[in-house]
Amino acid sequence: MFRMLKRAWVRGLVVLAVLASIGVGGSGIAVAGDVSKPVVFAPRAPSPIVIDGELDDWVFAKANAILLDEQAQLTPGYDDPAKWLDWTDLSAIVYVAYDDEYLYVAYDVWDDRVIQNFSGQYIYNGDGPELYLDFNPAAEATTYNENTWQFGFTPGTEAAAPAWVLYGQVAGRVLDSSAVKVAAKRDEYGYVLEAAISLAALGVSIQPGAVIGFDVAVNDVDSDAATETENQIILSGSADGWQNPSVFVPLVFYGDSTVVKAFLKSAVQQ
Ligand SMILES: [Ca+2]
Ligand SMILES: [Ca+2]
Ligand SMILES: [Ca+2]
Repeated sequence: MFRMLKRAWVRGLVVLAVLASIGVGGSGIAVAGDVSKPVVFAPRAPSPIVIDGELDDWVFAKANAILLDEQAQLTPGYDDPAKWLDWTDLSAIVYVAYDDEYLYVAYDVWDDRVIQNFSGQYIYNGDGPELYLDFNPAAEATTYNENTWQFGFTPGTEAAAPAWVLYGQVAGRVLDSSAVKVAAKRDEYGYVLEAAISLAALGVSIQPGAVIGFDVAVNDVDSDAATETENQIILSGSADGWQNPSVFVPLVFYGDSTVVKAFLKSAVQQ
């Protein structure tokens, strides 16, 4: 019950934040041409996040939580959306933050069974979150390049073997095993997975006000014998992010409210 209340509280804050930023009556901000996409925000972490599968160090980020909990967010092409039971089958609250050294992400996942039968580049066939980044969205690239990254994560079966992978769209690009820290914990509703990605390893730094292309997803299988993803829920609502970064949504890094207001003002005026 506490968790249910917690989620309702977060949803209320997000709704208030969206209404405050776009004005009552809007459902999104036009950021490119006539395409309306959600915009998400990542605050600067007040102190380093401890990658331990515990969310007690994410309180500062709750007002910017990303919710993946609607049938409309199911990725087209995976299984039959009608088989998605409700948010107890697959949903997530996602937190994003940064500091000088890391991009942090945490997934508070509601999933009725936690199963991973694969490893390495194949973990997308089992339970686990995904993260998509484009550090040069202004280029409006439609294929992967040195600025674009797709990470896969898994808690492992019963959250006993957390792991990560960088998918191989960019030939020859590899990251050292120390580039990403990941931890996961099973709970009675699903699992929590936390990760920290070294900005130095990616060759980037993050300044307040910077905007990147971004997406988050969670894959779900609930069959012990599953050989491929049964369902996926994703922020952009697109199935093409693995090959086309132009479907990503804008993420704004902020360090003070002035930066956010300036971005919103320019976005609304487009
Ligand atoms: Ca933590
Ligand atoms: Ca499930
Ligand atoms: Ca599952």
